[in-house]
Amino acid sequence: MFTKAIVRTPCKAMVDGLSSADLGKPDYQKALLQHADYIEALKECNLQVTILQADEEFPDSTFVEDVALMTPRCAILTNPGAPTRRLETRSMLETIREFYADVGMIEAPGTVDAGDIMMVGDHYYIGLSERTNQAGAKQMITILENHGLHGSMVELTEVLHLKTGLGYLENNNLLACGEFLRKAEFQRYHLLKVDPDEAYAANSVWVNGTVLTPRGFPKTTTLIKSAGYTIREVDVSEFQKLDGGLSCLSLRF
Ligand code: CIR
Repeated sequence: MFTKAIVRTPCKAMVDGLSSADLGKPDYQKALLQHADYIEALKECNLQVTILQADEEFPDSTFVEDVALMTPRCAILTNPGAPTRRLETRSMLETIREFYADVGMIEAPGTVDAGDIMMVGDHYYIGLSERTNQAGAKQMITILENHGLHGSMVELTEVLHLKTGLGYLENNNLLACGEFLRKAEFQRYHLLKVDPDEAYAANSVWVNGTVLTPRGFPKTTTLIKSAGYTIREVDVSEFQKLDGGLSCLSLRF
């Protein structure tokens, strides 16, 4: 179970955030409303939410998931793969120190975006992507092993981050689409196969028994409900325009 979450209010500069989505620029006012509803959804799942102030210096800073990995035993500050995001870690370090005595760090030449990391119990799958390199993943695994946890690397080619196409819903249920459906390491799970038309909804998030799903993906909602979960839909269309999903908008721990 999670008890806490950290989010960061989107900044006005988010309209200039990194994107490959070709869905146009986000509408800032709409993004603020959607973000507020996202916070509401986390609270409905019984999380105590720390809301960090918007940081105009970093357009993508609302995607807090990428800058830290929170485990039950330690937190690890990443070294984000995109140069424009690298210094987002500076202020996040202060915040996570309020919650964790033990904070590890990923250091150059290693890079890691924690959107590439999926937790399954004590195991952490780490996607090797344009943002997360092998040196970063190795450092991450060493830090995890020093805390009695473990990790393994997963090659990925089709998506930005590992969790762009995968969402672990606990109880052995793994929401997956595209390249992940074929990977040997995921065949041990009960795969909930997301239709390619709804690939964006593979980034749904389990929070204390409820699954947060993006609004507008009815086939995936039905699929998740059929596996026995309660759903809470959140409209995150303005964040989708920046390649961001539901998981990217918070650190849950
Ligand atoms: C980026 O490209 O870094 C942001 N525009 C989106 C980050 C999304 N984060 C995630 O998937 N974990």
